[in-house]
Amino acid sequence: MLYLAAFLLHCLPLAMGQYDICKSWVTTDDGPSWEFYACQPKAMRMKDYVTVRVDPAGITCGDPPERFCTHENPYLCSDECDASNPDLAHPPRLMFDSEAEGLATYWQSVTWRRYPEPLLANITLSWNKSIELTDDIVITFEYGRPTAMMLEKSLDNGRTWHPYQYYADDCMEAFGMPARRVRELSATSANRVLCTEEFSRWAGSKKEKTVRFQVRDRFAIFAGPDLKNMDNLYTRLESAKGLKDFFTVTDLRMRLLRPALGGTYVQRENLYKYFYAVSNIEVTGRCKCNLHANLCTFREGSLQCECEHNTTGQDCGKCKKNFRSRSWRAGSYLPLPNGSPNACAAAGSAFGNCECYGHSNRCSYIDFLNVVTCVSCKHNTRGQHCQHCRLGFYRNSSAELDDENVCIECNCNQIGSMHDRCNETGYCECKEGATGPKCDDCLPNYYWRQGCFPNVCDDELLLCQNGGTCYQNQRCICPVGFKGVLCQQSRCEADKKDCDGAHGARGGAGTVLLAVLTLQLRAWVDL
Ligand SMILES: *[C@@H]1O[C@H](CO)[C@@H](O)[C@H](O)[C@H]1NC(C)=O
Ligand SMILES: *[C@@H]1O[C@H](CO)[C@@H](O)[C@H](O)[C@H]1NC(C)=O
Ligand SMILES: *[C@@H]1O[C@H](CO)[C@@H](O)[C@H](O)[C@H]1NC(C)=O
Ligand SMILES: *[C@@H]1O[C@H](CO)[C@@H](O)[C@H](O)[C@H]1NC(C)=O
Ligand SMILES: *[C@@H]1O[C@H](CO)[C@@H](O)[C@H](O)[C@H]1NC(C)=O
Ligand SMILES: [Ca+2]
Repeated sequence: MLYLAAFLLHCLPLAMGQYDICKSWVTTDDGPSWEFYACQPKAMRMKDYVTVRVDPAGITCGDPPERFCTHENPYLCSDECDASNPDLAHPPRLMFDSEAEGLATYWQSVTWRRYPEPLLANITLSWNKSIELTDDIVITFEYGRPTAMMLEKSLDNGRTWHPYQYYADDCMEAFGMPARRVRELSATSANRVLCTEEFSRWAGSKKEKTVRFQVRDRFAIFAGPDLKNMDNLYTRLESAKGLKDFFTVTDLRMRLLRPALGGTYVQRENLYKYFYAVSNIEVTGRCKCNLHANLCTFREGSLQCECEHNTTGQDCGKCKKNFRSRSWRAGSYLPLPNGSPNACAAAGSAFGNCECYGHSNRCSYIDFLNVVTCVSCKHNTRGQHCQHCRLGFYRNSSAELDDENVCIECNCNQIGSMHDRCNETGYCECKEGATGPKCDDCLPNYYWRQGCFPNVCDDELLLCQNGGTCYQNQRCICPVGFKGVLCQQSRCEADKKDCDGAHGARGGAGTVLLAVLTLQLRAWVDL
């Protein structure tokens, strides 16, 4: 078995040996020159470069020391886990060591002594680098496989997580999902997230120890049972949306949800035989270098592509400085067999001297002006070299000219500003009374109501008269008997009818209240 695994690992780079050179020196009719090809690094044992984190704190056994037993020998609980004794400790790194002696070394959790509270553990693997899986992920459990677990993955160094596969002895009960097998998947569902019961059955701890995430079986959907037709796989990886990303990860997380039970029920009187023990996690994959590198090295604690084709970055994800006359593109597996390098081009190599700072792939010669200019500048840029921002955008001072984020939208308030353009620091031009970088505020002595209007009343100069109250700087609410903008006018003077003695008094409080209510209602409706 061990021999077979080694054999497969050894074979893998051979089987996938296509795309292993980035360039070669060739002689053509025009003399010798470099020819460039899409290229990718060889597959590696990724467990050698991983950092691991086990959660929650205190889940690793041995602190304090603890006794445990096994399902084979449930009443002989003589085994001990003791974190302070190297011979009896089971730290996380034992999931990644090489077991040359043939003796399994493993990480082990505490026992399920808190049953029925669930025994939960997360094992998180991080590479700080995008990895493309090329073979199955194989997790080896000693003393039985979990009866429920889940595999999750991240593509952004752990910021967001997505389910990758569910595992349970009863998928419906554990996750409400029907059980499926990867072998049942078709070309259109090859990247489906499913729940499988294949790796959770109790088969005696000695027999079936592994839990797999089946990459090969998914590849086989396209490349045939022995992965003979890799060309077809590469074609599909290029053309099927999301398929390449499905096999790409920066992090993996095993969420262990219920340990092996060794039977149907949990025996409450002997909880020392329930725990997790993982002796190995094999992850085989290659650095994702966007088909711009065939070497990936471990430097300063991280994997790093050795970029060719004048690209740079950890994943060769951008063009080198002075090689940005076209936007960056990943290499392509197509056309077979050598693919397309989609190399970055030196500034000035296309059309005389037309640099587009990576915002355009095309230049065009304008006859009557006798200039070469970039066509269809992207990223909200404009200009002969895509060196300016479009109207309504301004220059991001912390971004270089070839950055995708170089132009920031002005975002001027439509009502408060004269137009949607702004100056080089993002300030919009405001209408009278408006202020703030985006003109969405009012100057002192102005109030906002779909634009800035001068205050009608306030507490200082524009006081409401005769006991009136100022409502949101918009109007004075006048007592009965007074009117005018500032309640400065007595109704008697304006209209003799209003002076008919008792009338005003009788209306009294009710009328005032009604007036206030009406005003407020109107204010609401206006808003
Ligand atoms: C495991 O990780 C998940 C998120 O992926 C989190 O919701 C959960 O609380 C974690 N469990 C433990 C035991 O840390
Ligand atoms: C991750 O990799 C990047 C690029 O190599 C490096 O700058 C950064 O320090 C690394 N982060 C960690 C946590 O190792
Ligand atoms: C990258 O730039 C160098 C010059 O620094 C040039 O010799 C080489 O051909 C370029 N490679 C590609 C793939 O364009
Ligand atoms: C400005 O550019 C930097 C560098 O690319 C970027 O991180 C930042 O998000 C950009 N700012 C805005 C507002 O887009
Ligand atoms: C943009 O306008 C604001 C406000 O008028 C001003 O303070 C700033 O100096 C202007 N920036 C430039 C570069 O003109
Ligand atoms: Ca081990």
